[in-house]
Amino acid sequence: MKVTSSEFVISAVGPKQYPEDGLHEIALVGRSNVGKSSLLNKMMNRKGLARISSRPGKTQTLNYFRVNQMLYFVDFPGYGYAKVAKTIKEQWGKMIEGYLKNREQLRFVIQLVDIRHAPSKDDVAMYDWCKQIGIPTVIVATKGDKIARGRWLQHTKIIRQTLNMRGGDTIIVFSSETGQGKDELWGEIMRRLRESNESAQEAGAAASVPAATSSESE
Ligand SMILES: Nc1nc2c(ncn2[C@@H]2O[C@H](COP(=O)(O)OP(=O)(O)OP(=O)(O)O)[C@@H](O)[C@H]2O)c(=O)[nH]1
Ligand SMILES: [Mg+2]
Repeated sequence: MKVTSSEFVISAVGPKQYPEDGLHEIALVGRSNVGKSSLLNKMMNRKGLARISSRPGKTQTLNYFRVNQMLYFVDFPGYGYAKVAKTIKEQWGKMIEGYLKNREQLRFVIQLVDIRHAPSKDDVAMYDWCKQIGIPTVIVATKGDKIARGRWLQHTKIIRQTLNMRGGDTIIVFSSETGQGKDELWGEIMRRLRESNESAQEAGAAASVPAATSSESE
């Protein structure tokens, strides 16, 4: 995918601030420091657009980035950072839950995990949550440059097993340092958006078929 335009749109603290133009949205979730903002910068070819935090837990809003007037990446606050006050954690939880459950424009979630470690309890909970709500997930194993390529398969296998990955969810090894996985992730994004457009069109077509003829196929 050739990114011809990308821009930061808003740091939203709640639904009233979410964009209203109806473009598809892809949410990026993962624990603090896993590399969400770095991945976004790499995907958009923009070094400093999504701020890279020196302090974990810094991104506490839903940060919207529009790409090619076609989709939004929504950078989520990182979870699992112990030093964040409990009240703030509860606020994030509510905002994230509300977004994942109710946001119609959300097409799927990109969940990042560090390739070097087995997913944490928080990672598993996040993944299970998306499966319960019925949101497809693309797992991205970040920081691929930190281990030898020959060990990727072994590590992604542990990630698959620990998350108990299901429902056609895929895993992609990524590195914001080398650009590894960037083309593959763009390919996966475009494929999923195409599929969701097609199924929306089919649903629209089915709805317009007269009841007498459509009942046969049920
Ligand atoms: N070697 C390497 N370092 C990375 C990679 N991705 C991110 N980092 C580093 O990891 C640190 C955290 O990256 P961020 O992109 O800020 O992580 P984040 O998930 O957005 O963190 P929060 O906003 O706090 O939730 C930074 O120092 C990055 O430079 C990667 O693929 N390879
Ligand atoms: Mg960030």
